[in-house]
Amino acid sequence: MASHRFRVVSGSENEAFCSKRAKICLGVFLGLLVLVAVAVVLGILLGRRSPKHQQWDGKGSTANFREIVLGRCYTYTQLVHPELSTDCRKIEKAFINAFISKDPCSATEEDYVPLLKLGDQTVPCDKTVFWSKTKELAHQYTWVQREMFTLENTLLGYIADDLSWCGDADSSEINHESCPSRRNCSSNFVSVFWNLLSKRFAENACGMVQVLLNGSISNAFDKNSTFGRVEVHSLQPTKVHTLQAWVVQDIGKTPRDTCSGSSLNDLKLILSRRNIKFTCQENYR
Ligand code: JS2
Repeated sequence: MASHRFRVVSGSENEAFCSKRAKICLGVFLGLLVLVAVAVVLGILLGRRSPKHQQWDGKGSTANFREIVLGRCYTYTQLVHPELSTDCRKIEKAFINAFISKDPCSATEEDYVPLLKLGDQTVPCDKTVFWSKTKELAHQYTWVQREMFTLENTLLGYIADDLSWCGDADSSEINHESCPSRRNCSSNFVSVFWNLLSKRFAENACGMVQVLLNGSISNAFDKNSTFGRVEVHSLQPTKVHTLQAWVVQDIGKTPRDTCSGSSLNDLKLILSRRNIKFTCQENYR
């Protein structure tokens, strides 16, 4: 039989033993408490760090997107073109409703129909200016020639210029963290917007239209550009009789493309097949 020797422990020994146990229990309890507290803090931090939305390659929606849309709408309709009577609150709502709470890679032209209806605007004949790789110059030109219009001189082009926007299928918030780039998906809300607006801008053009092309790049006319892929093919031969191209050369730089260059010849061919006359001039800046 195992040799257990029991002996009477004095009161003080018993207390010491109990307090030792109590200390151990307290220590364990405190340890657990600290552990739980750390876990909670970590959880909050991790929860706060983990993106509420899927991570996309493109930059997130422009900060204060809603306010910028509303502000630009009032500026345009009260100061730039006061003859336009537009309800900017409706424009803001229609713009947000076009993409909010939707999969940011599921954009269709239908999403923008209400907004395009509200932003419908007629550009007078002979006043339409397209551009390709010459955005700044085109805007300087229409800043001087105030009767001329690039797409960004129309209400919706003016409101959306240089902005980024997207949402998320399972959130009613604007995603300011990241938005799909064209690499992520071509049916993202920004690309679909500009393709649709560019198409409508070209479809509504009439008379003689102009395009500013960049002579300091090899392919001044690029078939895959928005101008080459969307606008050239959306011009209505029944309304547009001539397209005047300006190939802008940087003074002191050797021209990389000219009116007699191959890319301009491609443009001439596309237009002649569409019974639209083509004229071209070099211009120096
Ligand atoms: C403006 C944006 C943005 O004729 C012009 C305009 O009417 C425009 O809509 O499309 C043409 C320019 O596009 P293109 O020929 O592809 O030239 P690019 O210099 O490569 O400019 C690309 C811009 C395409 C449309 N677009 N337009 N403001 O903020 C804006 N964002 C995009 N994507």
